[in-house]
Amino acid sequence: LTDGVTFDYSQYHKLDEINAWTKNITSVYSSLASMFQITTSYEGRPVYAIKISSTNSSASKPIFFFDGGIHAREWISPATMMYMTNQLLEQYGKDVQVTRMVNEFDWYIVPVFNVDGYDYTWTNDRMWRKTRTKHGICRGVDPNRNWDFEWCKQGASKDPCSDTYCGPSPFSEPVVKGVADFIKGLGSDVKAYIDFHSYSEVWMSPWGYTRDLPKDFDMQDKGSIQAVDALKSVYGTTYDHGSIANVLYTASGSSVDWTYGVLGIKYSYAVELRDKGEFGFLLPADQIIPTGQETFKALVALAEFVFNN
Ligand code: ING
Ligand code: ZN
Repeated sequence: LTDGVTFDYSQYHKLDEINAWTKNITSVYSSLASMFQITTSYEGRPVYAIKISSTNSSASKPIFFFDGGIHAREWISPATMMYMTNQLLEQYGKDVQVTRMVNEFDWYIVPVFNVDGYDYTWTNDRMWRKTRTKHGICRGVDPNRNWDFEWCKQGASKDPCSDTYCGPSPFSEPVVKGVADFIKGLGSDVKAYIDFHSYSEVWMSPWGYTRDLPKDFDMQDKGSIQAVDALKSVYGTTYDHGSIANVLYTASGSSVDWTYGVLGIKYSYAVELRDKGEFGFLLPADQIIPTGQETFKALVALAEFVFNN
């Protein structure tokens, strides 16, 4: 089941299986891929990243970073991270576009960001969103409201029982601090960042904390348009695009606002995967592969856009 070649991408998998898949696929493709633990969660679980790099030369390449599963119940997100990782590895040397994008960038992928929350959705509460840290009588901080940029302003809550609780302080959550430090440590080579959520079918760029548009909005949105046009070409799925606060709602202290606002990663995106609400977080497993296929097409188009801009 956890063999890198025969892994069942058409089903949802619990954390143990995803971690086993991570080990396996990076050993099957050991000349291209490696894995490392980037941090440890509140409950002591490792958070892993996969690096895909086609050369061992020390010359630095631009980096493309994406993560899934920052919110526990959004199961299509980790499933899509695994599908796309497999495509990058399996299609390398076969598909011209994939070969080019793997040669052009070093890729970093975090399949499951919020490991404690994800595990909890398999064992206790399918609709859990946050981390699992303790705050009085309630548990969990929203890991997408805990980043140290415009922290806990509009669209975030100071109530520990709220699903959008920003936490007692910025970067209070070990997983958020760990991933943030890791991205920061990669330095100025990071050219693109995507944080994958569900659901709504929108491809978004900063800001989340204000409806004002950042100075790079035109180029950022051009990237979104490339992505959603490519995505639509596969199954006709129509994504909206624009700035987070304008297209969805105001939300402060998010990962993309931090990667753009603090690190200056111009092509920072947040994506809401399938569907538009028919099944919502409970997206049937038979939509995993189609979601993977169309989202991968979008990723290929966006990588090309970022590389050329
Ligand atoms: N949506 C995101 C959320 O954290 C978002 C939307 C993305 C807000 C990026 C801010 C920045 O609320 C879901 N479904 O979690
Ligand atoms: Zn989410």
